[in-house]
Amino acid sequence: MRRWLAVIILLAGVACGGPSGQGVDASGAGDASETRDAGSDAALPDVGAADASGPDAAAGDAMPADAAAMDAGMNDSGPADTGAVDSGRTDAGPSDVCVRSLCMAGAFTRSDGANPDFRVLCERLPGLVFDSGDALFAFGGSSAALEALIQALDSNQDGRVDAQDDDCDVVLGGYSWGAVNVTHLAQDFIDDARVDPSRGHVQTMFVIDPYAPTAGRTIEVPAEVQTFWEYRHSISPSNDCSGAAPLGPYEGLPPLCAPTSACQDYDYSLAPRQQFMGLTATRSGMQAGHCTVVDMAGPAVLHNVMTGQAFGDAPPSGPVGAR
Ligand SMILES: [Ca+2]
Repeated sequence: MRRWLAVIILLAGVACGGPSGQGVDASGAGDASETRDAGSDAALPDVGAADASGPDAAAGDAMPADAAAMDAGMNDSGPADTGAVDSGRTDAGPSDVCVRSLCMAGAFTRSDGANPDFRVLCERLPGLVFDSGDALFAFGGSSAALEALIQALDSNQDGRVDAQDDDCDVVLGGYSWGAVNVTHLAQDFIDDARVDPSRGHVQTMFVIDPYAPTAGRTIEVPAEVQTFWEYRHSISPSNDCSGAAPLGPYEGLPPLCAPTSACQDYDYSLAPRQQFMGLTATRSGMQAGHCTVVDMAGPAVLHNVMTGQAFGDAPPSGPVGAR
């Protein structure tokens, strides 16, 4: 116990190499530039705009055809939202299916490391459930996230999620420690007595570089998760943002899935020379690190969520272990 407390205290100061002195509930403007590759565009990206004016436009990288389609289906960031859900965005997907999405940030504060990049990604998800206006729930905020999710799904406000409510797809996403905890959030949601078994499942889960010092060597995906997408790296570059952190560098833990889940485990390190167009920059597989992987995975994650299909320019996927 004392050992983990010491690790947690140390992590608080150096998580992902990001600042630790900023407010927990930052506005989201954050210091997006500090985790980016030199020369990259720190402005909030639009996938289509990144293709035209991003740092790699001169290299002639082709815009993935499905990325353009994805952009057309995405939403503006919308107004600052103090409620649980901005209902104006719930019909923004490629179909008219009701969707409720929720994201959990990495440690420690929501301004640390690649969390600002993760916020940019999550702000594009349909039907996003906010935490007092922030697109990210803190990595340790599972209880608040569960309450917000249930509230967002309880459309008739009777305190239960059942057949009397709008039938919405649930999308859960997480990064780093938040990616580990979002698997726990999913299980808590499925097991919650207020959630009828007919609604106790998660249509889509995506995780980016799940890691926590307490997580062991794998993460377990609840059997009620229907489609699971993981994007990670397994070999860290020498300048990785978490290289100097306690127990660092942090690399994504592989998933264990039940036969009932359709799981993909994408690993950028398996394609070290392949180029991947992220939300703001293009990087090779060997440049994937614990912070850069968030921007790299952005277009693929958005495509997965919006279409339910695999992304054309995804990195190789390895075999997924059984839970
Ligand atoms: Ca209800």
